[in-house]
Amino acid sequence: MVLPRVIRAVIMGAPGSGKGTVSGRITKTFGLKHISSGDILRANINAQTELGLLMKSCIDQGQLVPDDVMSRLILNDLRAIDSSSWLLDGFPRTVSQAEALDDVYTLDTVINLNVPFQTIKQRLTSRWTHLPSGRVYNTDFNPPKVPGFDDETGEPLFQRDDDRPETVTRRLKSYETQTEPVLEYYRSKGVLETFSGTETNKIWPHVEVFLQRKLSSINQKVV
Ligand code: G5P
Ligand code: MG
Repeated sequence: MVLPRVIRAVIMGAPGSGKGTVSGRITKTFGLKHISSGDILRANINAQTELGLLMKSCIDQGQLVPDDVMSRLILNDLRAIDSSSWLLDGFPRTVSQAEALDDVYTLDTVINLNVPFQTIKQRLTSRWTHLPSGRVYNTDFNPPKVPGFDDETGEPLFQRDDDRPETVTRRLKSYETQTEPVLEYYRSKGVLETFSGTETNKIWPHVEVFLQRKLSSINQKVV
């Protein structure tokens, strides 16, 4: 029997639209590996690597990391998990990054979370992150069991430096100018699937049903 083939998926959406939260549910339900460009950059900052030190000011100011740096970093990580199904979160964020990814991989689907900017601004100021794992909490939506500490490891949670209100505004602007064209790029390729709403718990069931159908149709074609 031919084994079902690997799945290549991307999740997109403005900063704070719930990519990390929905990715957690997708990996738990469907077993795809989650690759978050932001988590990788923050891990580098935390470990004070050369790259992390170079990129920290860029990220703290709400600006994008240069395309060539980002594409090299992510494509390198993807090469290491070539035989696994994966879900990319936060990459690509420019058309140039999307083209670099396209040169190597054919995507099965691009999930786009469409959440109003006003909703996002409220969310980000109450976000807390477990830096080693990327697990996210929110004091209103999904608070940790013990305030300030990660549920699974008991380690302390941090507020991201780029979640200050003025930086969030800059990140949203950069999303409009640099990342929205990527949605058009994928729409024209016929792989974009948009889910709109203001609450992750209402968006998630639609994403789940969509992925169930998508994955089973891909596997049926292969087996
Ligand atoms: P990141 O790390 O990729 P962003 O800005 O794309 O950062 P972010 O902020 O991580 O995205 P998200 O993952 O979309 O947001 O959202 P999330 O963390 O799941 O949810 C946000 C908050 O809302 C959480 O507290 C969550 O609990 C809560 N929440 C979720 N759903 C609900 C709900 O229904 N209701 C409520 N009330 N709350 C909810 O990138 C960071 C930086 O790295 C660089 C850039 O500088 C970028 O700014 N970078 C790149 N640069 C260039 N190219 C790339 N490809 C880059 N990737 C990263
Ligand atoms: Mg995230």
